Amino acid sequence: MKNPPKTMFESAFAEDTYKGLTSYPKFLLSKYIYDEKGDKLFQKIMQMPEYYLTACEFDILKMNSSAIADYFSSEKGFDLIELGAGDGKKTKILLQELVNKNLKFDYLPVDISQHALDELELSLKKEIPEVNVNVQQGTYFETLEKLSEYNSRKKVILVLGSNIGNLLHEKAVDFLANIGKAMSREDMLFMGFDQKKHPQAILDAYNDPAGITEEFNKNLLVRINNELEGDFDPEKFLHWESYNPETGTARSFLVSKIQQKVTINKLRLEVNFDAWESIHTEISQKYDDSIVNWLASEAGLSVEHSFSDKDNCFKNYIFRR
Ligand code: AVI
Repeated sequence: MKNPPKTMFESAFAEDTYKGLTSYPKFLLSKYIYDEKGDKLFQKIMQMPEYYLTACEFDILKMNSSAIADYFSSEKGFDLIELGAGDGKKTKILLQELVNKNLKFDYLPVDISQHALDELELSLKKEIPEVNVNVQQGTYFETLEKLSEYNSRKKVILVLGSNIGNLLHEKAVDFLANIGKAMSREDMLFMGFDQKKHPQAILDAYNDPAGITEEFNKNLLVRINNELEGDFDPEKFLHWESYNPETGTARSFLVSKIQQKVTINKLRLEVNFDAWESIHTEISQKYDDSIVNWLASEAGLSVEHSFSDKDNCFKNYIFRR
């Protein structure tokens, strides 16, 4: 079927999978890695010694928490809105500093998963009970829009990790511009960007010897099997990572080790793979100041300041509208 009717698909996952596996070259979207198992595998990745991003950002927040808190502070108080809070481990460093400085603020973590928000709220009650937590279940932009309609005080929007790196530049500009739309002049955006570095360090971070990243990448195939009645054999695919130091783009692939045919019942689709044919699954963009400045200006924002670790491995930037 060249252009199957939209009604044929039971979900966006089904439709995007059909599109990706009938395209040439084949691709799948990395956002679908994150089901319950994918979330757990990503937590494991963040604890791996090779995945330097977490430790570098942790150091930045620890070393600069006082200066960062001074940027956030506002006489009338402020709302600290975090997009994609996860387990909040890194955020807690900042929250503790804001409490130590006696600043007036509310913490509003935004996530699509109510379960993740409940866990975060519970752990904060135990660890930093002074923080006023107001969880927001929903998508990032709907929640930001809602919050900017009702609230008049300063907003500090927090996006930790280098989640923006999973977007192509065009989409990254849209992401920043959509955040910008919800910002007034006094608001600020504090966001993490993984930096260009020795190419081998990047390849090691995305291809660990324990095979956790491989399992994470192959979770796409497992999800297709579970949710769309596919018969992928993940063993017949190789996890492959590449890094282009010119563009700063790390790319993940699954490569078919043999010629094979895969059937996906719910898509009424048979997918043929030649030996060594690839499926592109994820990009993890690495940045430098000029790329970040360019993205910001395309999105109508400007960089006010940046904080980095001692090796310039990772940077957190403060943006204004
Ligand atoms: C979530 N995101 C920033 C991670 C990254 O570094 O691109 C996802 C990931 N993929 C492989 N390892 C980690």
